[in-house]
Amino acid sequence: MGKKVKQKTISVPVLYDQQHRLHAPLYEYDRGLKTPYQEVPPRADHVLVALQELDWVKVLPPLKEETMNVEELFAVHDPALINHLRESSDLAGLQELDHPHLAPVYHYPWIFPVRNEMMRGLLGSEEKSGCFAFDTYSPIGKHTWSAVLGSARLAWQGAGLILAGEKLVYAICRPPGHHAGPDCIGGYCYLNNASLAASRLLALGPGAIVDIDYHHGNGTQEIFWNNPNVLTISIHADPADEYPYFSGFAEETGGEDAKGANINIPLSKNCMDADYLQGLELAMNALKNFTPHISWLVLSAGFDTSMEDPTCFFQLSDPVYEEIGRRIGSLGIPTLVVQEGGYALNKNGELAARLLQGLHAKADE
Ligand code: OKP
Ligand code: ZN
Repeated sequence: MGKKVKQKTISVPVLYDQQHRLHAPLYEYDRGLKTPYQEVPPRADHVLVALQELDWVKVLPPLKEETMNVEELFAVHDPALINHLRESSDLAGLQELDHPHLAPVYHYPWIFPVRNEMMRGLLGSEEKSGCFAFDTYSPIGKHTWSAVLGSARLAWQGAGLILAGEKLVYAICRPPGHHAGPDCIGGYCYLNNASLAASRLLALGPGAIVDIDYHHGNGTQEIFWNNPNVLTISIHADPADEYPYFSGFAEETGGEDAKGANINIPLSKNCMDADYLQGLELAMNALKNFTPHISWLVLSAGFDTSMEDPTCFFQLSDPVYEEIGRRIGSLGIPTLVVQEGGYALNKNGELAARLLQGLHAKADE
């Protein structure tokens, strides 16, 4: 078969920042019912442990505060959203000082005004939360701002490594980002990490974001809706019966200036390996046909497509993650993996390792 030995000398940078741990809401409101928050700190920590075990991986320290300033977020997000995130975190901190004996304070949006500038101005920062959110899944506590900035910084740093010539990088981002739009948060997301990385990678020329999380990456789609230089592809559970419900349909193909530069591949809720790989082939063809040539790839990677995921309904087996990685890796495009969802705490790490293994296998062919 002529298979060469794995090039174990090539090391793949993995980025992690423990700052995420202090963002840990206790509850979410799911159709009005108070249930345990699913997007918990161990999600990222377990992935770190699993990736560290790969002997061709090198975990790098996170960038320091001053290396990504807030202005760089404005390429993707409305300054009003950034202010809101910062102010709400500060407010939660002050409220905790007033009542140090109570549970941590997290602000959940509860009133959703019709969104316009005037109404944003009239409300205080706590009441304003519904102006900047499309659901109640992204509460803001005192450490949320620093955690989401830390998460975004990892994606930013990952893009920098690709600019410097790395071919494959994995950013263990938490909180995730693909539901966060220019001025709206939701679905456990606050800053769109993958989009921020993409905005930096545009220095190399046109590229693509491929989103393989179980849920449609509505935020990423909205951010690049009118941008012909970023092909956005999302493979996900059909929004006709899954979150986020309002977007992710196949007929959403891009704005006036970017027709065809957004591709949604909705799959049925009980999708198996073969169905998924068929969907992935559509994505692969689109990547190959997108002109002019793609010079970078951001892979928004969620592991909530696994049959073991407690919150989702796809039936993907463990080995298929390596196959997904191998197929995407076969394109030979410099790739930054940005972590999104995945809620099977004891599975995420292994699946991340399998995906990265597949992406890395390119060197063997
Ligand atoms: C974030 B990511 C569950 C309702 C939906 C929110 C899903 C957020 C997913 N019963 N919960 O894309 O993994
Ligand atoms: Zn998801």
